[in-house]
Amino acid sequence: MARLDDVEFSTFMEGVRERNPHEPEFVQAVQDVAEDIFEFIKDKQAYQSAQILRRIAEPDRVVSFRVTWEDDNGEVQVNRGYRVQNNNAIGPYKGGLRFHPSVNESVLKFLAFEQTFKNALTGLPMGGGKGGANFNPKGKSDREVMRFCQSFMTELFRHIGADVDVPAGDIGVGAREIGYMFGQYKRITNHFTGVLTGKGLEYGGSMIRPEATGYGTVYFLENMLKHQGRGLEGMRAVISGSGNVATHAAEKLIHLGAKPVTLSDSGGFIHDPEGLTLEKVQWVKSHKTHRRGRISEYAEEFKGATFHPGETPWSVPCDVALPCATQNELLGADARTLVANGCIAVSEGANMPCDLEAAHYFRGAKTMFGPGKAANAGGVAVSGLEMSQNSSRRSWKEPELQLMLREIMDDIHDRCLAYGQQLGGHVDYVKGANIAGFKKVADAMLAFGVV
Ligand code: NDP
Ligand code: 2IT
Repeated sequence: MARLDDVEFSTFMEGVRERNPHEPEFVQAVQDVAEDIFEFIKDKQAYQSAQILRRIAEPDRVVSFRVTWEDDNGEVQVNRGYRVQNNNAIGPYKGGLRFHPSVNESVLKFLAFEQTFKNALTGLPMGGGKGGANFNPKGKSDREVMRFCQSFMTELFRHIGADVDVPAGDIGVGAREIGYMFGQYKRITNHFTGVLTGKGLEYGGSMIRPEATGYGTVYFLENMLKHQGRGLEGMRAVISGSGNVATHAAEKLIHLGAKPVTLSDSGGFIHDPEGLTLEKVQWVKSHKTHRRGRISEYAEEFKGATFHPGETPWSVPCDVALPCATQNELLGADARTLVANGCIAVSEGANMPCDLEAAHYFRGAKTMFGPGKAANAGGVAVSGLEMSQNSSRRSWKEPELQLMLREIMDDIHDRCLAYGQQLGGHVDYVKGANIAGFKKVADAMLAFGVV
């Protein structure tokens, strides 16, 4: 983490903090990138004088709006919706929608900023955006979720479009919510276009989009291990989360001969020392999606498993760790515990799950560390393929898409190597991802002049 010079870096970060008060997640995400970019642009006058990093760290636009809806008791409810359009230098804004009570401008600005680099790394023409609302889908009926989604889209529709901004899912937004939102978009505009991704297969969705993020996170992990002459076979894996990303990561780990032993949710984690099986993962998927259940019930269903309320899984000894729940869920102390217990590789399925201290620790300890913007890019990559299929009005078969996802994850690994390879063979994937993502967006911005 050498820097151009500490004074200039500190002045830059001071400015980011001043312009974005009360936005700790956004400041954190910018710092993570700036630490590497200051060093990279040290001898590159064009990027410096055009103020490229300063410009990427200022969203093109932040839209915030009221979402009014009626609950099942006929009471009026009010939430706040957002779309952050961070940067469209290399393609239409693209990124998920998150429905969670913790959603605020800081969280969505950090996610849209990260998305800009992630999308560049995929090699596909997509800019960076993110949106969502402080709506809590937990405990809501289907009809309440439908009414919320319709009201949300009644404002969002004017800000998005197949060549403008293409949202998808994220925490709290899955196939059900995308269906309701797509239905409302079509009803308002009368346009059947690829304005959202993660759609159902019947109405323009892509095969393997639900699996893509978790599978891709495991492919990235496998690539990091392979690069050091190792494999996933027999590796004990600790996973957090039990949603879309976590369950598909567990599934792919099992396909590749590894042994996932934990999952979690906001209530705590389950430890299954015998390891999850495909049947157990299927049970979790169905339990979470159809019954909207809690992970604690896993320990009642499967003998030998234990539930640890209020705890994260990082104290369970493992070879590899995959944080797949949410931001800042793995702290400096957790990183030290993981490494002390023998963990050799971390692949971030979630966005920014490791705080700065944890990320610095892994980098310093030379743990193989795949940052979210590289490791979890498989989801948005297949979203990009869904956009291609929609605009060409055809759909590809599953084996072709599986191959494309694999190739894209391999290419992302190569892009990280190009800028992250260190003397002695260690790879700094954070540096590699930050610089490779930055360079593509920056070069496009230079071509446009001062805008
Ligand atoms: P889901 O809504 O399917 O699952 C989220 C999981 O994380 C749930 O188990 C949830 O538990 C847990 N979780 C959420 N918030 C918290 C919290 N504050 N504390 C503890 N646990 C929490 O979301 P996804 O699996 O889609 O997303 C997980 C992560 O992956 C997010 O960081 C997302 O941004 C990232 N991601 C997602 C992609 C996608 O394609 N879906 C693509 C790339 C990244 P509970 O049910 O208790 O809330
Ligand atoms: O964080 C992410 O990359 C996502 N939530 C997926 C975004 C997308 O457009 O598929």
